[in-house]
Amino acid sequence: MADDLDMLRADIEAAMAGAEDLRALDAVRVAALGKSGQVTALLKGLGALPPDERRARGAEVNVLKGEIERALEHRRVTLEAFALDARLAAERLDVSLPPRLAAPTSPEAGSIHPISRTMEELIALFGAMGFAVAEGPDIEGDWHNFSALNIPEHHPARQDHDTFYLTAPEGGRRPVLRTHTSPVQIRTMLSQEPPIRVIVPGRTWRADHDATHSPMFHQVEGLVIGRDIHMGHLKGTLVDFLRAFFGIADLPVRFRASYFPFTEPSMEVDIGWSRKTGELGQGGDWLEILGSGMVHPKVLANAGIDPRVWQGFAFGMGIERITMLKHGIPDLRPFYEADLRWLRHYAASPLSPFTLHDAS
Ligand code: 2NL
Repeated sequence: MADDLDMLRADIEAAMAGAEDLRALDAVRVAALGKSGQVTALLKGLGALPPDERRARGAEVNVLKGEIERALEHRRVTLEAFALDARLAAERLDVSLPPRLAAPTSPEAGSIHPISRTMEELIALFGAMGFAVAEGPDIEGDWHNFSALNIPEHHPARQDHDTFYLTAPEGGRRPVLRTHTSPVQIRTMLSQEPPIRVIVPGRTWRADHDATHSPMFHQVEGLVIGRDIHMGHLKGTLVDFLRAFFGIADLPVRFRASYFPFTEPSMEVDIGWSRKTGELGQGGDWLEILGSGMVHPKVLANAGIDPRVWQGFAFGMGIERITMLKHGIPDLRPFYEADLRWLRHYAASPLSPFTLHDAS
């Protein structure tokens, strides 16, 4: 090939090698093969040559053109690979790094509301004792909320000033905002064959509003049904639960005879504390903490379970109340006020998992 073409090819190849990105490479392509490029100029100049020279020269220029096109393509592929490598390096993420720790209750981190935290603890604690979690509707029928539970027609709990009723549908009975989570246990007994072992945490509603009562609050109830479940199971379960929940291994627990329409016999459960200091576990005073009893045979029958074959126990407690006692929270109202100062103080970090016996 003619020396001038060799020199031109060397120049263009050097320019290509020096092109460090796709834009620079395209400039090299235009300078060689573009409308006024050097190789294009040579092709245009062929017409001025005598015919025999033109053929030989034309073949050489076309070979050069082909070589340059292939070299451009090769360099383009290389530069694209470089560009991808550079991007991957720049956007590198180390997925094995631990998360950056924001302050536990800063706005960025979010935090677990004390009610949610207690619910999680209840689910974990009772879960470890073999209880499943059941849920049901907040808006209930009168039968599931009252009648099935052996609560008589004229019981004060059913009155308008104690319970929120919704407007009745045409020709129907008025729905009620559930006043306890018990209707969920009724639904569980109706839909599942015993043996049954469930807890039911959830929202409940009563027409009550003062410093110690909120119209919306939370409850957890438990239900155990088996062929030979007796009061010993009730006592063992609740003593173990209370000692684990409050993190006090020798917490005094007392069972005191009481009355509920849905249990027979019924017992209120008290824990030891000091009325003077508020400290749990010592001080010689008693604090009522939950209600319990053996499920009334009429309630079992109402829920489709034969009381001659099956028996069991149930219990219920207020989630706000046990949360206040456990964490020394003095007032009920801030639970529902979303005040960040209160939440920073009492809410839990999502990054510090609760334990089954967290005494803090
Ligand atoms: C309390 C008392 C209690 C129950 C709830 C219950 C549910 C069914 C059948 C029988 Cl379906 N009993 N629940 C039993 C005893 C006490 O709660 O003081 N709660 C805050």
